[in-house]
Amino acid sequence: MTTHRWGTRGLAALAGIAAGGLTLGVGELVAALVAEPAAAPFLAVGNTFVDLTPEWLKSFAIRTFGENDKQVLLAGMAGVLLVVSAAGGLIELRRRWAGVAVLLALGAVAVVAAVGRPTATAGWAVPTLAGLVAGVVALTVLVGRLRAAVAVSGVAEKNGAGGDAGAEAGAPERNRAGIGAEGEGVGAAEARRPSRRDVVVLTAAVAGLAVLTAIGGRRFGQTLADVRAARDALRLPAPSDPAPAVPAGTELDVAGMTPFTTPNPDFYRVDTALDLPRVTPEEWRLRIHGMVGQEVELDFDDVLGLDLVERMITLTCVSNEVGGELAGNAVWLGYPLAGLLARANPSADADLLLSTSVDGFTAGTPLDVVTDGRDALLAIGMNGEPLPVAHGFPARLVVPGLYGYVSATKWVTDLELTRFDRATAYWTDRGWAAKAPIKTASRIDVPGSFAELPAGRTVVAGVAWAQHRGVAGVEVQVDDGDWRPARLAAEASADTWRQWSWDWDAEPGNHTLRVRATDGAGDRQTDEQAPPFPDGSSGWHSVVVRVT
Ligand SMILES: Nc1nc2c(c(=O)[nH]1)N[C@H]1C(S)=C(S)[C@@H](COP(=O)(O)O)O[C@H]1N2
Ligand SMILES: [Mo]
Repeated sequence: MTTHRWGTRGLAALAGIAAGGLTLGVGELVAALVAEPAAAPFLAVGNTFVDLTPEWLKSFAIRTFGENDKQVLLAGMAGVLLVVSAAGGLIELRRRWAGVAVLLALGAVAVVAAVGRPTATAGWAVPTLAGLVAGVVALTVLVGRLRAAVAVSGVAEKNGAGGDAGAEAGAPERNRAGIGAEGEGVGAAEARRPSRRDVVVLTAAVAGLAVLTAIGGRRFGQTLADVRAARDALRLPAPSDPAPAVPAGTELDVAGMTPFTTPNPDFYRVDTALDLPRVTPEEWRLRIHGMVGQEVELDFDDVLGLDLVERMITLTCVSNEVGGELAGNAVWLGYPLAGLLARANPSADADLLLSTSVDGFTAGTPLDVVTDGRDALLAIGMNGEPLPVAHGFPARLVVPGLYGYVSATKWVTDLELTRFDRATAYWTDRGWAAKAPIKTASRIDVPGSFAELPAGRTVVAGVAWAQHRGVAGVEVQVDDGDWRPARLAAEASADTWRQWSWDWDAEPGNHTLRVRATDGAGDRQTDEQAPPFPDGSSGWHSVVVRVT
């Protein structure tokens, strides 16, 4: 009895998990069939969760999990779904339709999430609804069979032990269904009724179907592999205006230093996309519209046919903490945005460029910044290759001097000329500053925090950035001593970071090393400590070292 009761509950929980899984799997498959992978219930809920995440939780996630925050969220969601759908199975065992109600409630959340996505139509409900049909059928059939199987064995036990089989299966159901009614022969009932083993097999079959549909959904339609293949096949044209040669001496020969050019695989990645947007060059279109004389639409071949320029530009994320790693420097191949916008003949009243990515992310860039002569680009190449998929393939924006969230839209497909008093963007809707020039920053890379060093001559080195203003000076302080000027590496351009180093005669003991930079306009980096929210962190970076 006792072992059976556990087995029955366990089976009901598994039936709930299998039915929940089938809901998601069928949802994936149907989403792929209708060519809207982001409409699948799991991703729709995940992406909505990302959008609704409050600032403190987002900062916590970035601080705690860094670039794994997406995996952590997906795993957390899977865990919650596992528990809730198992509970749904148990509830269904106790009361017919009650577990179905749990599944429908989960489905309702997914439907609301899906149709609420920025690029969704009402049709985005369809994958979840189809999944729910499959899931409800699976749950009622599995738990119904389980109940029948238990009732049969329950009757057999009841004959011997007299008892509470009804407690597991629900006596009313048993009576209504007439299973094991006293007048019925147990042998006859056993012949018609499923056994526990049948239920196990059926549950495994549903679970297998859930896995197959999910895999099918991920394989079907536009896969990441297709997009990567299209990227591999793409040959970028040579720039008509190549990046100026990086002057000798931009890169200091110091062990442990950040490389001057960040290799693509090491480049920090920040975006809201749980699933990488999949856009092939053939599908890609860029629409320029809004407050314009005439709308313009370009396809990828149009861009390849333009006179492209190549520029070295250091990107920085507003979420970067003092001393943090959310900055990277690359050579970008692209077309000047100002020239592109001019084709649409923007109205003189427009002061905001609202860029939108294929997944609905938006950034608002001050139009005067885009058109002031700096190298604001529609970029298609990064360090001599097509943009990596994670960095916006096939096209993105890059604007020197502004944090990424107000300028660097990846997978960009839409440029709207509008006004700050008419439109807001993704992060400004969440309280971040509408205008966000990059703050002057400097970082000590060598020695590392809490390093142990031998006394004597040692080198302190790092990078400093003040994009578009340039870095004019860096100073280092030991403990409460005087600020000493560091040696600056050659400057590649005002739009890139700059390496620096300083020779230190280290004396035994614990020491704090501090750094501060001065930008090209002569303004010194502030020591006022600010968190990333709402317009970027500030304060001097310091490391504590032990000299022996
Ligand atoms: N489509 C899209 N583009 C985006 C974002 C995003 O979430 N979605 N994040 C922006 C932010 S906050 C930053 S800092 C940069 C980062 O670019 P990277 O990932 O190539 O380093 O991309 C910007 N472009
Ligand atoms: Mo960012």
